[in-house]
Amino acid sequence: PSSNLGYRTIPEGTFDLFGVIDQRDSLYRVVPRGPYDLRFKGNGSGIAFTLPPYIFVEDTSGRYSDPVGEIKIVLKTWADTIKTFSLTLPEELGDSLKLTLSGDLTGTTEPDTIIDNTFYFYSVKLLEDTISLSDFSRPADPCSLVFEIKTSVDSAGVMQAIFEQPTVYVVYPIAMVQAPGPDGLNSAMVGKSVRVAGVVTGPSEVFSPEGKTGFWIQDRSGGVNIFSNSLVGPFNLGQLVLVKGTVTEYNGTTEISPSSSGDLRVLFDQYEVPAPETLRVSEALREDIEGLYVYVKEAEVAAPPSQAGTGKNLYIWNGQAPIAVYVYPETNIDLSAIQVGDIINVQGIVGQYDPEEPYNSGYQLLPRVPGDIEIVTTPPREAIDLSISPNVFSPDIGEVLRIEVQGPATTRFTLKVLDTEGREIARLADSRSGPFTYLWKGLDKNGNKVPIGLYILQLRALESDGQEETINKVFVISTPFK
Ligand SMILES: [Ca+2]
Repeated sequence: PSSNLGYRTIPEGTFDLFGVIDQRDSLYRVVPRGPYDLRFKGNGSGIAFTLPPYIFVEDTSGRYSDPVGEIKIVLKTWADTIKTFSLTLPEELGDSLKLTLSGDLTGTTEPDTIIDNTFYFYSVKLLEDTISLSDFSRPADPCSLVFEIKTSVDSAGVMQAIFEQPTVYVVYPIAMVQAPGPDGLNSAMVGKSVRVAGVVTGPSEVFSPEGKTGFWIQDRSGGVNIFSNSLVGPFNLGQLVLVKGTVTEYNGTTEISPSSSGDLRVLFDQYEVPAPETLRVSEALREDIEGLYVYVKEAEVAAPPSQAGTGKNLYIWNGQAPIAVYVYPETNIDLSAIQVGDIINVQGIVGQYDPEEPYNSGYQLLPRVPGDIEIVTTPPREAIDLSISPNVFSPDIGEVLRIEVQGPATTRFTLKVLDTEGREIARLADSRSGPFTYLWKGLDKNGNKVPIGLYILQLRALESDGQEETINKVFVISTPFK
């Protein structure tokens, strides 16, 4: 309907049509997927987008600084040459703003005529151009600012609107949504409908519960979780997403919940992913960095990975601050090589899971992809060793077998005496931590003297990472010559 072509006769070379070929009865036909598949080759053709695609609402409190003081409009045309174009500015930006034109153009960079909010350029030749706007005022509430652009390939031709008009979305800074109310924990905006824009830092493939959608976004001010009870998306790393939704709190996590899939809109498929904020040494996870993408450099593994729900818990030391890391199975991160004492770099989202009031604990670092956990150094492992002396001993004359077990304190040792048939004669240690020394008097498990003969001392070591090692030593119980 938007094509306005009706059943008119169209001059040759007016437009290109894109679409899917299908067949109905004996007719093959090209089916355009939307108005963008009809591309006029002459007047009005082209698209334009704005950089940045969003600006923050006017902040009278001064708490949410936004360094962007300029909006750039990048105009791309499908025609070879545009000779005339006009730009109508949204009134909401005020009338003190400045406008400059730059790029691959000849002719004037200053507008020839300005009528109301429309700037006319009559003699330019452009393929791709950038129009910069500065000194604009910010609206106080979220809205969409549409810049209407019309072009003509002729110097005095009829000007037509381009296919896709550039839009700047005026949104709340995410930090404003995250900012706690009087209790210092829950968002002051709980229950309020907000509009934010941010880059996906935690993809929905990893952070969505079964049948639902969850992901993390971040803007220049902060990060937040987006949660929908229905299955939408996927929302991938690096996508710039516009989100409209209600602010809620769930187990300590501030979320924005869209009410329909139409409230989630991908503005750019590959936008600039923000660099993670590096935590200072001994800096802990806490409320005011919830939702942020952070980096913990050279942390020490404090406890081995352990199963927790469907994922794994891992505890690390950031200097003096303990940090809980929760690894979702969907991240495909392999933790099998991680051991206590390893020095690792970890990056991820600061999440929170605290099922009980007052929701002031349960902060977790949530890695997203395999590269988010990186082993820097592994401390040398204390070797496991078993030594005995003497190899031949006579309990009858009061000799004892001196047994030395070497190994780390985190390893559990089981020490047994077996006969040559493999039967257990005595158990000298059970799940004992090393290192230790044991003096054996040659008594079996019932306290009786073990007969003379050949025996095996067997040491089984269960290491903290689940690996097992067994060492066998042979010795002889004898009786002295009389
Ligand atoms: Ca929280």
